[in-house]
Amino acid sequence: DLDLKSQLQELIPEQQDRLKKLKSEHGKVQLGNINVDMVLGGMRGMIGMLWETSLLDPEEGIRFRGLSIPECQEVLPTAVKGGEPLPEGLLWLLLTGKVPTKEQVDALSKELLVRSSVPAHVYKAIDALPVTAHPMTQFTTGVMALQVESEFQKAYDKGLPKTKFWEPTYEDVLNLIARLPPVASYVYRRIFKDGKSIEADNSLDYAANFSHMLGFDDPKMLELMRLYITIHTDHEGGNVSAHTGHLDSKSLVSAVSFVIHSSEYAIAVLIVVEVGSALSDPYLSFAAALNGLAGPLHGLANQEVLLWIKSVIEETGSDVTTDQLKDYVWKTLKSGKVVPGFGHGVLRKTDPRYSCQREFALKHLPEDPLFQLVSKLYEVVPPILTELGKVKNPWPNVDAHSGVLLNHFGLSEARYYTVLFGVSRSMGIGSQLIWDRALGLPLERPKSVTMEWLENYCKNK
Ligand code: AMX
Repeated sequence: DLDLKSQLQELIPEQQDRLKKLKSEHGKVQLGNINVDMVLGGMRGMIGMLWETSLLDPEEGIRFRGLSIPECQEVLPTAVKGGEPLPEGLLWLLLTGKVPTKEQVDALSKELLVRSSVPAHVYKAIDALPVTAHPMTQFTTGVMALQVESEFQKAYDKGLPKTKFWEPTYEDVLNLIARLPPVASYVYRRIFKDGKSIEADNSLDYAANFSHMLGFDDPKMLELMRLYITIHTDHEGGNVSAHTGHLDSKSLVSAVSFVIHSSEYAIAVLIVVEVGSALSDPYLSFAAALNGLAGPLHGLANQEVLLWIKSVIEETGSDVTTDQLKDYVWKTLKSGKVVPGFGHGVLRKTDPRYSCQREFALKHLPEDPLFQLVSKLYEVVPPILTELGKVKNPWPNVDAHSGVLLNHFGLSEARYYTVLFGVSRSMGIGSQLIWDRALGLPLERPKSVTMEWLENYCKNK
């Protein structure tokens, strides 16, 4: 069957039963102990939520529905023989847990294309911002403006029963994913290309069309975009953007109001939801997630890495020696900054998302000087971070590599990079959101305590 929604229709009752059984048979099984360090340390290592689409192993890295990145590259349908996976295939995998056929992926590409038209007010909302506003601010504004079309919100207002919540969520998520490339490329062209937009090419797949609308048609860049969108989709549930999307989707929103004014026009997108009466729809949830992604310790690190690499070259010239590089790393650390692109909250080895980008570079751009610099950093940075003695993971993460690949094909504006990450992340967060609704997962509400509470508790232990 080529229809993704009907596949889900079949799967959902099975998974609902599975969850019911898990609850009734094992609800009281202990999963570990919480200590004070965990409470003070950002809940590291505390198992605290259900996230079906992917699972992260500290040593091995991410698995999407049980498949590692090399396995996905092996089994997911591609546009080019032996090439990179099509992100539509990964979306299918995340949603259903099954590897799709090429026909199913092609059908999904077409479905996304049909859903991709963006209402004019979205562009006006973006235009109301100064062109100098950060690309992530412009992008998130576009996502908030898309929200006025939420099917979930309409259905909820009409009194849709809980058991059917997942259906308008599915519609919203697929519409959102479909509309992000035109919105994101609009932001890029507005800021960096004098506002000259490029029409979509309906013969292309999702990632290739996105690259085309940005203004990059080199077949290797299309392959890079397919890989890029595939690997940034999902990284289990506890990272800032995924968790924010998940949390918000289940939270009761008191009032969200969003007003933009400019000299020519005032656009008011007012979403006022009565306290305690509504679940945030996928647009609201995803906009919240994007705001988390825009932080420098999370998604913004890809921007920071390229800017940092360029600052190395500015200071030392393009023939950087190993010693100069070491000095620059130490200088960064001594000025109180982090080395962007290295370290991770969960991972304890080189990120496989880094490794597959390295493979891509070795295959397509081995001579690129910035790639060679990134390779040198792979040798220089981990021993220095290890020497600091406090860094739990000295190895590179996904963001250490992506910038130099994009830069190679002409997408050199680092400030834009986190938007690409955001487009991709819609697939992971959106897929889990559909399952959140299908499984009827409850509102998240962990317990917090004060220092006084902890002190008293520990005294009495
Ligand atoms: N450079 C310098 N110091 C680092 C470091 C790095 N790359 N990585 C970790 N440290 C420091 C921490 O700042 C912390 O110092 P502190 O005790 O003085 O506050 C100490 O080492 C212990 O941190 P940790 O337990 O190893 O990491 P964490 O879970 O607290 O933080 C992360 C993880 C990613 C925020 C951190 O490694 C970092 O800041 N890296 C650089 C930014 C980056 O690349 N972020 C992208 C991550 C991937 C993503 O989300 N896209």
